[in-house]
Amino acid sequence: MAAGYFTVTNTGGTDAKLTSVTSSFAGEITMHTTKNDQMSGVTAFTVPAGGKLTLSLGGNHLMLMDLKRKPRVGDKVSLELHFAKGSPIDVRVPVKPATYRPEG
Ligand SMILES: [Cu+2]
Repeated sequence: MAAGYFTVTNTGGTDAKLTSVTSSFAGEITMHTTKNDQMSGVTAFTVPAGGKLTLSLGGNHLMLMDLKRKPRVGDKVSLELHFAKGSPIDVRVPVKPATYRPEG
């Protein structure tokens, strides 16, 4: 399992809704938000008009499950971001060392 962090900027005039993320690297990618140290799944992230969505440790993030290969630091992973409107965009996210502490 790995977590994904990056920033999406919305230069448009209307809010954008990130509804799913896919990758050839992971069998399943879910979107999580963190509140009071508790992660919970969400169905969409909103990128406000003229603003940005930041995915970060301890905040909104992606969980990548069923990884097709072991990520190495320095690798770049391609993610496809799917929005409620418009065509998907590709981002390349570098793999960084991270500590993941499972809950419970
Ligand atoms: Cu999570």
